[in-house]
Amino acid sequence: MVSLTKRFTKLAIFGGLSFILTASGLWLYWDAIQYMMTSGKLPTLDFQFEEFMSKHDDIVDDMMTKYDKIMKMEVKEPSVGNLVYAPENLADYQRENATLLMLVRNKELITALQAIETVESQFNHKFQYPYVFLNDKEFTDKFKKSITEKVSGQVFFETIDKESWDRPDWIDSAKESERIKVMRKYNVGYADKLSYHNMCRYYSRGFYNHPRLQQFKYYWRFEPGTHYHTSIDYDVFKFMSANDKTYGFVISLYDIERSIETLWPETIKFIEQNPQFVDKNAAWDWLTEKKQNPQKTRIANGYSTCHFWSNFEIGDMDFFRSEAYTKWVDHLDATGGFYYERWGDAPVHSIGVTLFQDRSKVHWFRDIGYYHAPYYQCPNNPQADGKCKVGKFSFPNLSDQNCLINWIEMATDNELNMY
Ligand SMILES: Nc1nc2c(ncn2[C@@H]2O[C@H](COP(=O)(O)OP(=O)(O)OP(=O)(O)O)[C@@H](O)[C@H]2O)c(=O)[nH]1
Ligand SMILES: [Mg+2]
Repeated sequence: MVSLTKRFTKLAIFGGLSFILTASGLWLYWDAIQYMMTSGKLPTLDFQFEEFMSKHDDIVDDMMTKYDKIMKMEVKEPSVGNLVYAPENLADYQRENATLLMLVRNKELITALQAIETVESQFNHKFQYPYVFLNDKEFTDKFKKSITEKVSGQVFFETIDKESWDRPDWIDSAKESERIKVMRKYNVGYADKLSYHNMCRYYSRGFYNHPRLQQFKYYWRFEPGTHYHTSIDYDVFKFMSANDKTYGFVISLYDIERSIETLWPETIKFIEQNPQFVDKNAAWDWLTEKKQNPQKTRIANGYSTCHFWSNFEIGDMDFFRSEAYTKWVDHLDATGGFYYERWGDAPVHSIGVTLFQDRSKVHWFRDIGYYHAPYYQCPNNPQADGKCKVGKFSFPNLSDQNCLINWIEMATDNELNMY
C-alpha cells in the first residue's frame, strides 16, 4: 500500500513537471512565432524561399524546352563522311578491337537476356562483336548456356578476382557504419549495400584491367533490363576510332549530392599535386555548373554532380589505363570514399573523361534510343521502334535531374554539328 502511494506521488510530480515544461515550451514557441511575424522576419524568409523555387522552376522549364526542341529534330546517324555500315559478308569483316560488356549476377539472367535481345536486334547481329560477361561469383551452367544461345558473337564468361572486387581490409568499419547511417538519413540509394559499393568501385577502377578485357581497346557497357529503341546500322566502334572519340554516352543526369560530398575536393587535391594531367580543354565550366541545382553543387563542394549515365557507355579502355586516370583513381581509392561515401562509377568516369582529356573526345550519341528505368533518350529517329515517345525523358517530377543541356551548351561546336 505504501509503495503504491509512493508510486502515485512520483507519477503526479512527473506529470505536473511535464505539463509545466510542455506549456512553457509551447509558450516560448508561440512567442517566437509572434516575434517573427511582427518583426517581418517570417514573411521575408517565406518570400525568399518562393522566389528561389520559382527561379529554379523557370530554369528547369527552360532546360526542358531546349531539350524537347533538340530531341524533336530528326536525326538518323552522325553526319561524318566515315561511317562503316554492316558488311555483306561478316566472315571477312575487320572489326574494331572491341567488346560488348556486362557485369551481371546469375539471378539477373532473364533481364540480361532481354537486354541482349535488343542489342542483338538493333546492332550486333549486323556486326557480331564479341561479348564479355563479368561476375564476382562463378557463372552457372544454366546462365552460360542461355546466354550463349542468344548472342551472335563470340562470348566469354569471366570471374573477377576477390582482391579487385572485395572491400579492402584497411577500410575502418566503425567509420563506415557511421557514414552509412548519415547517408541513410539523406536517402542515399544503396548506401548500406556492400555489393553496390564494390560494384561502383570495380566499374570505376578495375574492370579495364581484367585479364580478359586487357585484349580489347573499346567496350560498350550494357545492363540487364535496358532497352535499345533504334536500329544502329553503322559500326559504333569504328565511329569512335575514326572520329577520335574516347567516350560516348546517351543520358546525362545530376547525382545524389550526399553520395559524393568529398569526391570533388579529393580530385582538386590530386590535381593540385599533379597539374600536368589536366587537359587545357578540360570541361571546367560543365563540371562546376551551379545554375539548375545550386544546392547540389554546394553540397558536393563545387562539383555540379552532372554526369554521363554509365549504364550505357562506349569507351576506350586505353584512356582508363592511362597514367592520369590510373593515378587519380588510386588516389581516390586510398581515401576510402567508395565505402565512407557511395561514389558511383558514373561521376568518376565523367570527371575523368572531361578533366584529363580534351572535351571534344566525348560524344553524345544523340541518335540512339535508349531506356534504363526511369529515364529515356527518345530521338526523332526514323529508325526508332515506336516504343518510346519522341523527346520523352521521364516522369515530369524528374525533369530537374536532366542536365544534358549543360553538355550541349558547353561541348565543342564540332561535336554539336555531328548530326
Ligand atoms: N556480378 C555482380 N554484378 C552486379 C552486382 N551489383 C550490381 N551488378 C551489376 O552492375 C551493374 C549496375 O548495377 P545496378 O544494380 O543496375 O545499378 P544501378 O543501375 O545504379 O541501379 P538500378 O537503378 O537499380 O538499375 C548491373 O549490370 C548489375 O547487373 C554484384 O554484386 N555482382
Ligand atoms: Mg542499372
